[in-house]
Amino acid sequence: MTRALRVAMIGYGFMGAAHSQGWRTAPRVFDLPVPVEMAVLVGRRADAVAEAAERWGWAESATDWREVVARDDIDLVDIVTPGDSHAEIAIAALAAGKHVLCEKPLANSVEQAERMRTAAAEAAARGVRSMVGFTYRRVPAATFARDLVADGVVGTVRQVRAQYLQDWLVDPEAPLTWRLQKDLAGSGALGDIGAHAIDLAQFITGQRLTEVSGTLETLVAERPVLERASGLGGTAGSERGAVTVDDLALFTGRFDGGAIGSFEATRFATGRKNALRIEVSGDRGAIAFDLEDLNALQVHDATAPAERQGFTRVLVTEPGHPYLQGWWPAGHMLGYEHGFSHQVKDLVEAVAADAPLHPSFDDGLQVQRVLTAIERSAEARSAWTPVS
Ligand code: SOE
Repeated sequence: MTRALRVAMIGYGFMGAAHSQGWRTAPRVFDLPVPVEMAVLVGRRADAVAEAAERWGWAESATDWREVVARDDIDLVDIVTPGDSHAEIAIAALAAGKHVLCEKPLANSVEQAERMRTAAAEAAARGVRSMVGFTYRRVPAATFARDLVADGVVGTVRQVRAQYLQDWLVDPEAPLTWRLQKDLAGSGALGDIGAHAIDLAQFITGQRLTEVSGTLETLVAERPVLERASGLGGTAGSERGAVTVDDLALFTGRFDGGAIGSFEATRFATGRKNALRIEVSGDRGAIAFDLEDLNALQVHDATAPAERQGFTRVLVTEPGHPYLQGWWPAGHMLGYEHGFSHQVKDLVEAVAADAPLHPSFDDGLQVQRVLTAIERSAEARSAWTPVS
């Protein structure tokens, strides 16, 4: 492929802004094999999506995603809508021969994710590529952590502890947005941020969860309804609506490589804004990452002389670190947005080379199966034993 890769993005909320930054910036920072055209931004409200297209650098705006997905002058569809529309849009785009980038979680159910995985496999046979947007894999320190574990730096992985801590729902008057409605989001903290913790734990360790035990809890049952149904913006009215998803998820898991994991995903960790934390404990050392300090990776060498042991704070900003070669000199730091440029870089390079992509729809389906297993475990309440 030498001509430009023409992209259409469906959706224009928070992820729409973040993905637009990636599409706009990656071609300017990395030497991509083909140019990228930010061709069409698609949304339901013509005035709002036209304004967003202007702001974020999309050549056109449209309101009918089916029409855009069918266009011959579109090569790739980027889906950044809430999870309830991922399956329909991705399957249509893949059938139309478009490469697909779909935000996480892949879908709102295993059934939907399985249909997406099947469509992706059929499309791959036609050279059509697909990927799910677990972007945190592409924070340099996270990829570096994966490389260290793969190189044996921590030895045999014994334990993984992963948390995704936010606090944007601590206020009971925070409005009932789409992320709090099961029919739109599929689940609450579990699928929205727990999915990131699951994917990152599996990516860094190279192991997959095979068995889980979990608890889900909704702490605030009703919230003010936004006057506009979009759930994105709008003002809270006097009407209140039921929260139909979990506010927090606590779960443990066994990995196929023998490790044991403990996980937490919550929107009620007061004072924690976007703390995706993971620590991998091995018999030769450990690594620890915190998204709220995303340029650093804590590395511990348990084979060093005891007098000199301790976690070392590695600043992951050297040109030799993953993705850094396109950016600034050491110590000049990256941010939350850079992972979206790294996602575009890897996606464009793979599409141009007709090469497989990670995380694939298979990876997304596997995460969906973990989420469903946690929900089933929580429903069974099998882990709870009264203290006599
Ligand atoms: C939740 O607030 C959220 O926006 C998630 O939906 C994103 O996936 C995560 O990256 C940041 O937090």
